[in-house]
Amino acid sequence: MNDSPLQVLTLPTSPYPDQRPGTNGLKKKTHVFQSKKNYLHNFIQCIFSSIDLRDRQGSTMVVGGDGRYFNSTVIQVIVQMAAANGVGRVVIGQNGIMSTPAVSCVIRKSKAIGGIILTASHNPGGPDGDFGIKFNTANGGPAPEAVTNKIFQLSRTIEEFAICPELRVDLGTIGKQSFDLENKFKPFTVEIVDPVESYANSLRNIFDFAVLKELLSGDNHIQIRLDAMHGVTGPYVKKILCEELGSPANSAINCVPLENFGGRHPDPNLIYASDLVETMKSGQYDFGAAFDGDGDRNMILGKHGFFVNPSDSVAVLAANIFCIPYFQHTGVRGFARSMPTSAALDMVARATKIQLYETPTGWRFFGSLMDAGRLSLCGEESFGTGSDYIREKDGLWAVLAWLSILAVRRQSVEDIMTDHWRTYGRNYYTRFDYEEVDLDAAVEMMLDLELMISDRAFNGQVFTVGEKKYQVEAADNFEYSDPVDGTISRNQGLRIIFKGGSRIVFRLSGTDSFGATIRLYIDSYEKDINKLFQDPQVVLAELVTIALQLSQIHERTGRRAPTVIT
Ligand code: VG1
Ligand code: CO
Repeated sequence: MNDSPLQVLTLPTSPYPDQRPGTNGLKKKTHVFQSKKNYLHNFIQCIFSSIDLRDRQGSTMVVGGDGRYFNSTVIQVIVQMAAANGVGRVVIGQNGIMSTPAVSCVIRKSKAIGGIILTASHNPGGPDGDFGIKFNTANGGPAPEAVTNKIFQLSRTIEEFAICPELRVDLGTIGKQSFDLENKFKPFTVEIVDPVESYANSLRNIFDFAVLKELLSGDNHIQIRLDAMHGVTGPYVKKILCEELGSPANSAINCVPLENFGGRHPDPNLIYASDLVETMKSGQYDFGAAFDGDGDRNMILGKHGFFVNPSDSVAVLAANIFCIPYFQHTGVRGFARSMPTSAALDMVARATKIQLYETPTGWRFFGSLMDAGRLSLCGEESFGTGSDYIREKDGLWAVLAWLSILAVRRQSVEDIMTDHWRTYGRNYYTRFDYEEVDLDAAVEMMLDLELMISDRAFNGQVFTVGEKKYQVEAADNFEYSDPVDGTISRNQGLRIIFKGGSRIVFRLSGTDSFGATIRLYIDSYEKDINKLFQDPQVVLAELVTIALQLSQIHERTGRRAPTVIT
């Protein structure tokens, strides 16, 4: 306890026009948060101001980050401002580290009013990299649009913020710290917690750890390789997979969180996690996975680098859902996927007569369905998979879910996947990303495309590439009405659906920190058993040609190829 009460100050500031949270939080170049006067303070104040004062007084908030450059500095500021804004208790991961799924878990367990996660997810970190601030609400999930809109509105008119500038927390020591504040009756407390413990406890109740231990370290054990990419997942992998489930030390790499992720993109895809892909090709390992900076994404690989498309991954989990003890207890309430995710999950939903929801991109839309008890398992094509035990996608959960299936079925990843295609057919899938293109060019392209597809004559139009013909069956700008509260979300991506179910989707990313990112998603369904084992790029080549012709992406952006192909 400090000797004299700490000062609470209200300081003047002026607004910024560009603090609109995107698909998941506010992401900017690090230097924007670091050097623009009060840029950080403004946004944090708007988060607190978005919470009703009565709810905020004496409440608990959770704070964690993925350990990227600037993480600890920002946590000190958040704590100083939380104290000044009436929050009673802040729970923080030791050294400021806590994965996005763990924050979601701790918010729920500690009955917090919400949480702040410092991460730009899979984007690079460092002084020249990206920084980001996500705000999650009391259900543990990303703030819904109504809240982020409110934060944005507040940020455009903010005039002052409250802060206790002398307050300093020791982020390194686990335990409670109390601070007396000027004009406050109750002390303000900070609790530094082990970032893994509470989350690991949840996982112990979801999975059968004895079975997993046998799989990873029993007589007949398999070999796994997990790449934490120097993001936040390292300590979780070490503790849960290595220490507890007995996987040998060489099964976990890049497990020390680094401020700049070793200078790379902490993005679990075939390009940025190419080291893992190469290692897996050697055939030494049966199962491989990589995670993003904040631990909510996962990429699953089988022996020899067999790639499991994320849209397929969630479908396999759905088809084998009772290999996971949690679902044996809770039953299955519903499945959901984001609109650009392939319809592989729909096939399982249809076969099992379980309700399927198609939502806009971003985890926040799943939260409302989960809160209403309508959703158990969901996924996105962007390497996100998760369930209703928390309100975030969860990389490690996905790995344990896959391992639970391997333990029951005792087949290889590739065999499980190919069996799945034989049963349900295969949704060939690819995504092209054009990163950091000119914003105006991207917006104009989307407007022109929308105009084109809304023309009455577009429906029914036939595109011929080589021998193949594709006839437009429907085209629209995806719009979602939340079945729980009726909230309508418009402008969620342009869809062109062809007869037979092939699809082209165009969308602008809502997570870029600079310029614009155009995403082009393409998929096509194949149920002919003789055509299940082709290269997606070959199968989808004609649809790609049509998409490029229609949009003129290359001409408009000056690019000759996408930045990343998944
Ligand atoms: C991307 C993905 C989306 C994901 C979001 C947040 O959004 O496409 O599926 O939910 O990132 O992921 P966008 O708007 O750039 O397409 V994370 O790992 O930042 O929480
Ligand atoms: Co992430």
